[in-house]
Amino acid sequence: MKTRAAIAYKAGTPLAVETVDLEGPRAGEVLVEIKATGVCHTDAFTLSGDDPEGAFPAILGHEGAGIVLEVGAGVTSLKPGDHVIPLYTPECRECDYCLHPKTNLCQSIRETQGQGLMPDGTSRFSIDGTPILHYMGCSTFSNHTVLPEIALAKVRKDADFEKICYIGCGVTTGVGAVVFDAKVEPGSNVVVFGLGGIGLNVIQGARMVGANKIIGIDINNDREAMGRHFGMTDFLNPKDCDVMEAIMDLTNGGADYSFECIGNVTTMRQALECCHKGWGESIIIGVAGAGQEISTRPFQLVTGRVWRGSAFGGARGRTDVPRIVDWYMDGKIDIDSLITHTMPLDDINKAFDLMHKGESIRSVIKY
Ligand code: NAD
Ligand code: DAO
Ligand code: ZN
Ligand code: ZN
Repeated sequence: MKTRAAIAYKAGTPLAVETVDLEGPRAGEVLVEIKATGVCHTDAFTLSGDDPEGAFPAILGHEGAGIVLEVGAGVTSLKPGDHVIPLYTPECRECDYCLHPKTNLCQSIRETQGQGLMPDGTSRFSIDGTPILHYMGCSTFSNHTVLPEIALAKVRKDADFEKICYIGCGVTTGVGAVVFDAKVEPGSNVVVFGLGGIGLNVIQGARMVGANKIIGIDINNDREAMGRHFGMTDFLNPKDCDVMEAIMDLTNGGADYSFECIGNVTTMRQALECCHKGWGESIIIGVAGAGQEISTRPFQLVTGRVWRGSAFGGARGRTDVPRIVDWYMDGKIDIDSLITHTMPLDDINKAFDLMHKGESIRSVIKY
């Protein structure tokens, strides 16, 4: 079939919206009509050329929601008409990782997904016979896309695509890091570095589980109002104060949990070292540029602080994403306020401009 998609031909250039050829689903695969997709910082990271796994030409986008149109041979868990959210972290429920209780990093299709290919090593997208690569197994910047069955979460039909697409990455990454990975306890003092599309979701996750102080840090003062709306109790701008000193004062000795949601190795160190001696845990969510390294004095760990990371919020997509859609529909989390801009696919480059200028939290493309 033919469909419309935004193509990333090479790093550092705007996306080109064109008609592409899409082959139908093979065995174990599903054809999905994408109804809406968010534009995430990670799409911009790959487009910039800083992503060591980034390959071109490709159809980016990994934060979508849509409807199943057709299923390939052997697909049993989905049928045409089902509403779905694509998963860049799949859940096969069979591999060693899926069967291990401590990780959500299903590895069953990791190698081909990282190469921009379907599990059989080929692409379903092409233009004039030249293959175009998939991206993070999702390629939601295409109106139609093909995914493996194990990379689709089936969700309820009464939720708006243009809101729940954000659960495909940002919401789950932030809220999940609090709930599934850190397992923040009620009454905890939480510090969040970076109040963008991920950090604000960490804040609302912390509020949902009953955190005590929720301290937000950002160099952009415009983020304070949004942070407070989501439950932030204190705001610190590193340009105006010594954040480490201020955190120690506000928390009586350090954070129970800190979350780095920027991707900056200097703030990663601060996030660890602002944790309480003896028990504070720091969770890295931000993705640093290729080749960057983190450092601290090992005595920080010897004296009880814990340094760890979180991918896709520790969520097992097919199991947890439908639950997060329920949390949204039940009013436990707010997505609507975070979607600051919506636009058609033809305007997708504007979404990247708004992100780079710090003017949007989330832009959503409506097909
Ligand atoms: P964003 O650009 O929306 O937000 C980043 C925020 O950090 C902005 O508000 C910015 O003003 C602030 N900031 C920048 N430098 C700062 C500094 N030195 N001190 C304080 N604040 C600073 O980005 P996002 O979409 O929220 O993504 C955040 C990070 O999370 C990115 O690195 C992204 O790639 C990563 N990410 C990780 C996962 C995962 O599963 N681990 C998933 C999605 C995104
Ligand atoms: O299993 O090695 C692996 C890959 C896991 C991918 C997790 C991605 C998390 C960070 C990337 C940002 C996603 C938007
Ligand atoms: Zn698996
Ligand atoms: Zn993302």
